[in-house]
Amino acid sequence: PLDQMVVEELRLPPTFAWGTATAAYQIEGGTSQDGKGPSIWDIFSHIEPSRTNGENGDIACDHYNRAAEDVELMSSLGVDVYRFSISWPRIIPLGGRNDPINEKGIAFYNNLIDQLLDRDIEPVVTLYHWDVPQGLYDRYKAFLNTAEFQADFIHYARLCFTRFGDRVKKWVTFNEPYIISIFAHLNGTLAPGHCVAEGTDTTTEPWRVGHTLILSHAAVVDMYTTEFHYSQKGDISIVLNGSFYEPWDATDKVHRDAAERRMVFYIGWFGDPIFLGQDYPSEMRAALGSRLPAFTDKERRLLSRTAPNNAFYGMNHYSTKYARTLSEPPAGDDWTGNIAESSVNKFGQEVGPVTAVNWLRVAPDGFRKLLNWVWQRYHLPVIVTENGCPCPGETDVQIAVDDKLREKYIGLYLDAISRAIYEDGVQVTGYYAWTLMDNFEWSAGYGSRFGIVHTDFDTLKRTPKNSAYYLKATFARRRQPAT
Ligand code: PNW
Repeated sequence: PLDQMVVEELRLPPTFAWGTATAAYQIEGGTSQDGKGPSIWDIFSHIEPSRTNGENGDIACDHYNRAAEDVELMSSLGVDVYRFSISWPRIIPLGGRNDPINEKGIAFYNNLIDQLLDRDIEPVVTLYHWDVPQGLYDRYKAFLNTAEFQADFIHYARLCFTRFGDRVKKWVTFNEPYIISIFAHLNGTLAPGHCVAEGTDTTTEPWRVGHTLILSHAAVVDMYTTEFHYSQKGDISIVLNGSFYEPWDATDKVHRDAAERRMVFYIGWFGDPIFLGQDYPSEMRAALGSRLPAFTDKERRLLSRTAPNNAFYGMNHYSTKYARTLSEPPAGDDWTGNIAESSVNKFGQEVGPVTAVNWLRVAPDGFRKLLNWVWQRYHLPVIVTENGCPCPGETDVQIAVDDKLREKYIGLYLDAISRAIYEDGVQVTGYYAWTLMDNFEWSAGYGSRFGIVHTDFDTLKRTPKNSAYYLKATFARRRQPAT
């Protein structure tokens, strides 16, 4: 139970940076303001509103018109870092390398960056957080055409480095390639919603999409390294998400192997080619065979050349699950290597106390183990680029501000980081709370609130929750000299 989970006095390095994170489509609104073009999320949420709780990001938090207020808010909370994403169709409305550029969109991000730097807040910029220009989807199905997508993404990234790179020193190419591949091109719960019911080829599409993401990431790292790093001296990498998996029955090797295999399929899929410059994990090749695309010699050289130029491991982490090997392969398409996952183990134990959503359990030990797993496999400094949870009853602002569960969750997860650093020797350099303020939570619409600040979606008023003040106080105290 939660009240038996105690947060120790937190110890974190003086250079450790805390921040908040958002994504363009989730907060900006202004979907067709000042010349912005549509993204796949504008179309997805409008053509079949039941897929997003009947809601969409047309207005969201109206951040596009309230950026100055939001920077002020972050400044008042004492954040070191703000991680946000650029809306590709806001700066290239049709998306492609020969399409016009929208200077008003560029001006918005220039102002945002300048305002952040004025308040001593470091901008960490994600180039792609799920809102590919609809123009590219219409032309060639976006990620499903590797060569076209790669060329357009390089062009878009070069524009961002050219216009913003004098002030932005941390870049993320893609947010969560796993989710883009599996949730958007297999389960169909995220845009563009490819799935069996839509008649798309789910036996190969997710792996082709993953392949495109890996090669487009590597090509942009290569371009940044050769064209920009010398003058701009920034860091670039990617953000991978992943739960930690505990075995469903830890006394049985088949389930211990299943838990390990699940993480390899989740993280190794992208991490091994990108950070190690290797082929896909052998476990994945064994399970998927030719469904998993092959890297050409030229692509292998690109991967091995760029692997060392990833400056950090961006980790989005929320929770832990149990994994077990099934006695018989599941009916239909098994792409996981014969694995099922759950929040309860063989002995009826829950993996942790539930939050406002069933999949998100409070399980800080799993987080600590995942930090160790990633450190051992990739030996890169880890930045926790997202972490947080929704609490029950947060629609009402009175209930929302008293977010004891989130405060406890954040405290325990920071404590796990502290132990990973000081007891396990893992290098962790930052923690970005997901999310700055309640926003458009994709398929859950506005029904799921992850903010450390409450958003009233009628008045758009922002009200910090206690967890925001907890973070502020925790890091302010940490910065004082030891007595
Ligand atoms: C992240 N899971 O995605 C996204 O980067 C955010 O945009 C989103 O708002 C946030 O999580 C909260 O949901 C995730 O299945 C998608 O464990 C799926 C999972 C975790 C995070």
